[in-house]
Amino acid sequence: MLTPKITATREVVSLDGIWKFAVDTGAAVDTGAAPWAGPLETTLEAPVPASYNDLFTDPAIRDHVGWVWYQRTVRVPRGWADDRVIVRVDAATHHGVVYVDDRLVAEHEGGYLPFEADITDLVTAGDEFRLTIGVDNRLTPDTIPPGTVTTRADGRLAQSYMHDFYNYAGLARSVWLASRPAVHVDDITVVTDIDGTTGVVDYRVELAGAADVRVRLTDATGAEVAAAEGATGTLRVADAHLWQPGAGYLYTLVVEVTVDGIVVDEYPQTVGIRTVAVDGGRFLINGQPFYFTGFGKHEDSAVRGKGHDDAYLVHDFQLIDWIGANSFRTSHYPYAEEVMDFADRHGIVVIDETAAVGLNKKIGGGIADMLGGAADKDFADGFGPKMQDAHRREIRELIGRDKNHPSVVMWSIANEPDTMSEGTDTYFEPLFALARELDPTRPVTFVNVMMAPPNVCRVSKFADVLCLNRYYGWYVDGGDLASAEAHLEAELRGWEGMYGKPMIMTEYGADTIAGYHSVWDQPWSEEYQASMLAMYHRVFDRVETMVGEQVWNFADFQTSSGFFRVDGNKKGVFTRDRKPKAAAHALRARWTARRDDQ
Ligand code: GCB
Repeated sequence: MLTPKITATREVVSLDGIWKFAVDTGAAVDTGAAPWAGPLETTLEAPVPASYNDLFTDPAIRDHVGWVWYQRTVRVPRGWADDRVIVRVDAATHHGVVYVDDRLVAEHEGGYLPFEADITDLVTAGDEFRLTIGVDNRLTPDTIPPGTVTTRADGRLAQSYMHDFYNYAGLARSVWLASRPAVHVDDITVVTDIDGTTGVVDYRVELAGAADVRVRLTDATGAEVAAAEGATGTLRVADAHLWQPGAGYLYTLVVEVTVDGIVVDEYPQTVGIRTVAVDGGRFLINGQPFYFTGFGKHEDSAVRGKGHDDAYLVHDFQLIDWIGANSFRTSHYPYAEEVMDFADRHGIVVIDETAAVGLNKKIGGGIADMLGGAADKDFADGFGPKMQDAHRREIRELIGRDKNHPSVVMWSIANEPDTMSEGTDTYFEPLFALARELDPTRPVTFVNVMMAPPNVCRVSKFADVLCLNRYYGWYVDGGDLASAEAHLEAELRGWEGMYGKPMIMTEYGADTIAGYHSVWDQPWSEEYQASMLAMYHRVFDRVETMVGEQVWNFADFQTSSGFFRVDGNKKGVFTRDRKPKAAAHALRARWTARRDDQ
């Protein structure tokens, strides 16, 4: 699905702003009391984009389990009479329904990927219509991510889930009204290669309707560097300016659709010419060994929750640059398209992850179940074909959305799933195959949990790169960095000996209260976080197949409440409002030196 854009043949109206908002306390969808059938009866209003949870003071809204409703009136621009009219929702977390007046036009499962509806036949150019979007935040054993809804003694619903980030919900990304011609570009796929100093751009255009296609590739100044006719083809760019980590040079593939020689649709697709490959124990970008530095992140900030915010977008990338990092992982779900576009333009390397987090009953609230409640629960207990179908859909939609981003160098199909239990290999093998079939050009990985070391993990054999999350010095050997160092090195050597594949530490970190200091190895102090990271770095520098380090986490973030989290997860190198802890300065020294050496 193409991102809505203003082009010579297309227009876009942002529907962001304040919408009417209501919490559905009576399960209206199930009872047939249709909130979409007329004006929403509510005094509440909510901004789009934003998660709704932290906007209001009423705990019943923050902790609501089930549907909420957003509504506004929309006027179709009067010049759109000859066009198709599309409503596009960038994300509805986790289940969205869209009504135009009282007609259901779209329904979507999965909280972090876009969906759209063609509403041309229901609206009139120049007139208004009522747009109502329902969003259900429930996670069940069959959703990605999974969760469980139970009923408390007093009848209130309670949502539990195995990941630790807070289950923010609502319309956290933009909503658009878009026009496009009846005959139009439906999809574009671009794959690039390098032949000496020549850039090779293979393209494939899918059309809705019968028409001819011509394309031209322009450089960053707008000058044409190649052109071709036909819906598929190859363009060759002499002396190509490559997309490089740290220097995100972009060309634009301008696709024109013609009928009888007249241009009926135009769509510009940015293109970064670069290659990605795994070679033995090395990860190569443009044929050169690449070492990942950076973070696992979250889309998270005060008040707006997971709401996309361009100011945070720019500031977070500024901090990534300030600290000398070159990459991040979209832990633990696909991020807003604005983030991916920004990474493309600024040369930041991305490991792109599905929302398959918490497929692990041995984890509670994001951490290993130390109290034992889930010890006897294994993968076969609940993770069945319905979840696998949902997982397949997530992989399809993610690759469909993000396949043309040069910043994306690898797909991560899950974070810390159970890969210890019997049946996990048969669950995952087809998912790896699907990702490779959809995109044969990028490595595919998953992120391995500490409970599945090399001799236990049944799934690492399918991954091109070993991505490991380890908490030696925190959940294991807490406060004892000498033991942690020995255990970490022994495990990494075990992986290296068994697989010889490139390894990235995709999580390592310590909860840290900004402003808490100690001269000793005291967990939660700023000094401990810095010493622990330094310990990991000593080990990484000794292990040859390590190709990257991504600290957990970029910034402190909100979690569900519980006795092991104090106002959220504090493993951020920056606080939730993006102030550096001591570790940020230490990382900056290491990573800027590495960047300067490259
Ligand atoms: C993990 C999870 C991450 C948690 C982190 C922690 O392994 O992947 O989502 O936030 O541990 O801090 O416990």
